[in-house]
This record gives sequence, C-alpha cells and structure tokens, in this order.
Amino acid sequence: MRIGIACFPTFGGSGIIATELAHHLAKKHELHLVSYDRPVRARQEMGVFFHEVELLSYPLFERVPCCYSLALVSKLTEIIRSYNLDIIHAHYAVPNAISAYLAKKICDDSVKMITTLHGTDSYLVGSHPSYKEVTQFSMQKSDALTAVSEYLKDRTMAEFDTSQEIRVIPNFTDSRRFRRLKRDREQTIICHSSNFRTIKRIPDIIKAFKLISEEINCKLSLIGDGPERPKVEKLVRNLGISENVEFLGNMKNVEEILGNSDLFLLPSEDESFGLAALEAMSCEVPVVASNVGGLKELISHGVDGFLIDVGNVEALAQYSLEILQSPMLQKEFGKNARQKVLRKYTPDKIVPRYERLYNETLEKK
Ligand code: GMT
Repeated sequence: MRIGIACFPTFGGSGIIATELAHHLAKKHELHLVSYDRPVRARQEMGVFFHEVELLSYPLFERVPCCYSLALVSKLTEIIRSYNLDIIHAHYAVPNAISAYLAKKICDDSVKMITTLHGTDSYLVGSHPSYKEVTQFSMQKSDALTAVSEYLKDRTMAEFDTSQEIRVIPNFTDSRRFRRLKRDREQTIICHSSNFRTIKRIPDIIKAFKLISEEINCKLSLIGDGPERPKVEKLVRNLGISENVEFLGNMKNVEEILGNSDLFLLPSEDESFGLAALEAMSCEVPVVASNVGGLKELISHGVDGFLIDVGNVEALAQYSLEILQSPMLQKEFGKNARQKVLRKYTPDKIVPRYERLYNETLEKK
C-alpha cells in the first residue's frame, strides 16, 4: 500500500504513535509522513518519506492560524497525486482530519481517508464550539474512524452525533527500547512525563512528592514542558523542595530516565489512554494514576499500579509510599506491568490491526 500519515510533530502521544506506526508500516508499505516539522520520534530510516508543510507568512494571516490547515490540504493533495496514495491517515482530528478530507475531495476521491482520535481532539478541543461542527463532519466523512481506548470511543459517541463506527485500536510501545535499566544508586527516583497542561494536574504530583520526601530519600524527575511549568516551578520553590526536583524539559531519549525510575505518577484530570504510563510500564515501572478514562483500561489497581480519585493528593502519596517502601511489591508490580505490555501493547500486536483496517477500507466501495 501507499500510505500518507498526517500528524503533529511535537512531543505529544498522537505524534509519537503516528511516527512509530509509520516506521513499522514502512517495513512492508510505502510511507509518507506529513507535518509542519520533522516529528520528534522520526528516524532516518529507509522507506519513510517526510514531507514538510510549508507555511506562507503573510500580514493578513498573523492572527488567523487556519493557514496551517489549508497548507496541509495543499501538501496532502500534492502527495496523493504525486505518489498515487491509497490511504491518508489523519492522527488527531483537529485539523488533520478535515484537511485530509478536503485533499481527498480535491483528488476526486481517489484515496481513502482514515481518522484516529487520540483524546482531546474529541472531548476537549474537538467538542469546543469553535471546532465541533467541523470535527463531527470530518468524523462522519472518514472512511474509517478509530479511537485509542474504549473510553474515548464511548465518550465520542456520547458527545458527537455520528453514525460512523468507531474501532478501538489501542496505543503501543517499543518494549525493546523501553526497558528496565541497571539501577545502581541509593536514591529513589519518581518520574512524570507530559506536556505540562492543566489537565495533567502536576501540582498534585508536587504536593504528593513533598509528603513522600518527608518519609524517604527520593528525587522527582519531571520530563516535558508546557504552559504549567512556571507555576509548577514556583510551587516547588515555595514548598522548599527545589533540591530534589529536576525539570528535564522535552527529551528525545525519555527511556533513559524512565528505565531508571522506581515509580511513575500520572494523576490527570482526564486521559484518553496515557501513552506516557504505557512507556513507564514497559520499563517495569509501577504507575500511580487517576481513576479516569483510558487509564482504567491500562492500569489494574493492585496488580501493576494503583488508581486514585482525581485530586486526592494524600492517596497519591500513600500509594506511592506503599510501593516505594516495599521492594517486593515494587518488583512484582513492575514485572506485571511489563508482562501486560508484552501481552497487549507491542507493535506486533497493534500494527497489524491498522493494516487490517486499511485493507478492509480499501475493499469498501
Ligand atoms: O491533548 C493532549 O494531551 C495531547 C494528546 C497527544 O497528542 O499526545 O494526548 C492524547 O493522545 C495520546 C496518544 O494517543 C494519549 O496517550 C493521551 O492520553 C491523550 N491525552 C489526553 O487524553 C489528555
């Protein structure tokens, strides 16, 4: 097959999944990755062609960011025609799905268009009045629609008026890359990784860490960057824990930190899947997360981690201590977590499901 994948190139999970999917599919198919920048996880490998969407800067567009969606339509149209694509796969509906749909129409429906919903493109950004009609239309017009969890599927069906079937294909991770590293240190390492948005509730992590650090010698490694970072840095200073909290910023080699961590925290307000937690689990790191959305599908309470109510900082600290103060429990949870990843969330389990979907979609009239 000749496949085009449109995605965000940044550190978010949707771009990571799209890029990894492209690399795996490229072993058998021709792959074209399309975005405004080279995706952070993209590798220089045979078979994956990267196409950069160029943006025209023009005074009239200064306050009109829609120019990206249109430039993406033009780039996708050009690629569909030049490479005779069979499939365009949009990861994260806003704006990739509507751009893919328009490109398909410009090319007289010569290509099938598939949309994968990742989370906020459905229930937060996608359902905002500014985007809802367009998101709904592009879902309805997709030749196939997928969601990364049952939760996201149900929520999308409840919030959008679409008769389109939604197929759940969960995320995956490379278990050879995300694995436990040799741990030769005294201090316990707690880790979190995200785009530092309000929805991630990072202040809860900081407050829980303060309680944990009163009991054990530990360090908090925060991976990522985003709008909440100044507020979080201030909280860390105010609580007097700066010495034990490190802000690592966006990193390409997260596995080096995750593989060396003892615990991962993800107390989000909402989470459609929780790819960051999956990567930690692959590294045999137990996770304490909130009892919401796709995290409930990923983490088994008392088996490979613990689930807490959103905002319950005391429970976050207590469950963390329960794991960290029992090497046996930490090891058992870590092993269970990795077993689950190997059983359900590796590329060889998930990529063929996308391939099957592509084939079925191509067979449809
Ligand atoms: O809006 C975001 O948080 C970004 C988005 C992304 O592009 O990473 O995250 C969503 O997609 C990920 C990949 O499928 C999921 O692992 C995340 O759970 C999901 N984020 C939310 O639902 C908040």
